[in-house]
Amino acid sequence: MSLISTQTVAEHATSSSCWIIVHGKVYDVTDFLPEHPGGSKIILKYAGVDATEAYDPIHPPDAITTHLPKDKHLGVVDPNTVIKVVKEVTAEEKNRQELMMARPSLDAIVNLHDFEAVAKGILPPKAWAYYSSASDDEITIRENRAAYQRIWFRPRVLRDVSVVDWSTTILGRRSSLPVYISATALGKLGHPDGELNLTRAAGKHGVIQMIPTLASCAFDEIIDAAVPGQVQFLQLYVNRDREITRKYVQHAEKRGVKGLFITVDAPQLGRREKDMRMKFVDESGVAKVQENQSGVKKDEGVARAISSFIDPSLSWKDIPWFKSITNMPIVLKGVATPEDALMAYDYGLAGIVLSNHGGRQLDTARSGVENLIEVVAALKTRGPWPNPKFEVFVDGGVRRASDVLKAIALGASAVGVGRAFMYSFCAYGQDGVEKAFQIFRDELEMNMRLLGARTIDDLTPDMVDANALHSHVGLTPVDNLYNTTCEFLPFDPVMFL
Ligand code: PPY
Repeated sequence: MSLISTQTVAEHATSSSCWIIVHGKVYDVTDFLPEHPGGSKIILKYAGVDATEAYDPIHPPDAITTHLPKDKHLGVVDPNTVIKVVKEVTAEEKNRQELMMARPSLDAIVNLHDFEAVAKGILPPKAWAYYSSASDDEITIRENRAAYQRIWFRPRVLRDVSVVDWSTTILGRRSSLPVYISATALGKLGHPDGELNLTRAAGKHGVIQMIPTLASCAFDEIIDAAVPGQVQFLQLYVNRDREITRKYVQHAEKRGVKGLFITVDAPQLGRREKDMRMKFVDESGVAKVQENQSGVKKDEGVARAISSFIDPSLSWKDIPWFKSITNMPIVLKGVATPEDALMAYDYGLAGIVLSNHGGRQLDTARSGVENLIEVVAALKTRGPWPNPKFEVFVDGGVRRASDVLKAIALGASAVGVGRAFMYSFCAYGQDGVEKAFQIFRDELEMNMRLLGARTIDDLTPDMVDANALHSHVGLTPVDNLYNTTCEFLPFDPVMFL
């Protein structure tokens, strides 16, 4: 590879010849400018200079090497020409550092909502907008919490609960909790170590991590950070280019990943308005007029900017192909009906996740835990239940061990938790994730004792009253803890009256 000086790179700083540096390598992205899902303007900002810092948090590490033809990989930067600049700390970063210093100590955190409140306080606005946003009116994200509050317990007594054990198996793998870490993308937006915080904490505590396709850390870095025997699954966004997907899946299997969770609820990304609004604000914080009036390729926030590789043509016809390329158990993530649950079963898959993508896709889609009731009833028509060959998972809105126990009582094998773990590392790094596990353990111990369940197998449907679950009207207790993280409109609505 040829050595290229930074001065030479700087000579290519226009839209007719645009070179950038990422991780010490020089790329000619001129032809790619009109295709960049995030728009050309953001690349041009780094034309002729090092773009690594801007690139890292919002791109999968191999995005540039995968998408850019090899002849555009020009060479490596001559290290002798690199001028080390001591960067001035930006006002935003200074503010963030101050907020980090002032955040409550980890000892003051008593539940998972607390992590979210702290994360909201310390995260850069773009990161908070991306992580917390949900689609349209954000009805489903709130329903995910509310649904659990419409399920009531029917506790049993006098069952000698001196010892309770909440460990279980997930797809045949031991898990210290009946909870796995669900995939959430772009971890470095919220913490410099990104997803590695989850890997390290999970390895220490025997919790299973689902690695996201769109992690900020490189896939191999996440695998390498695992301890021997640590179980990891892979969440898959299926690429329009199936060769990329095949290689990715087979590489994951070779590296020891134990389950493949194919996301099926995102043929197109939902409109997350909190995230989208971020495009109206430039770096000085000044509101800007929307530039792309023609509306052909609008900059619609972090998520939509990088979602164009996802294949919307994915269909049931592809399932045999997935089965042919891997021996990992395959689970569909994002199923919402008994009809599709039965299809997944009949296609010989290993399971489904009843999920609405944390409320980020189809708004007013029902909650996973509500769908669980119909799905389990349908699966019982195919044979004895529970069926060790077909597992049903639920995610969305889980913040309490009581939520976990309700889902399991209704037939779930385990539940996925995404945002809550992510907020825990945004706020406190690996220690935060470990504390989140501890909170789950403490709550599980107490709730299992109070419910009269000594083991996960003791949790049965008669321990819950889900009669009100399908009723979407009526009073639900106000969730004050959760509501503290609610967003208000960024402008004064009175102005428009
Ligand atoms: C999400 O944001 O909901 C995701 O699942 C991750 C993602 C991020 C960017 C593009 C597509 C999906």
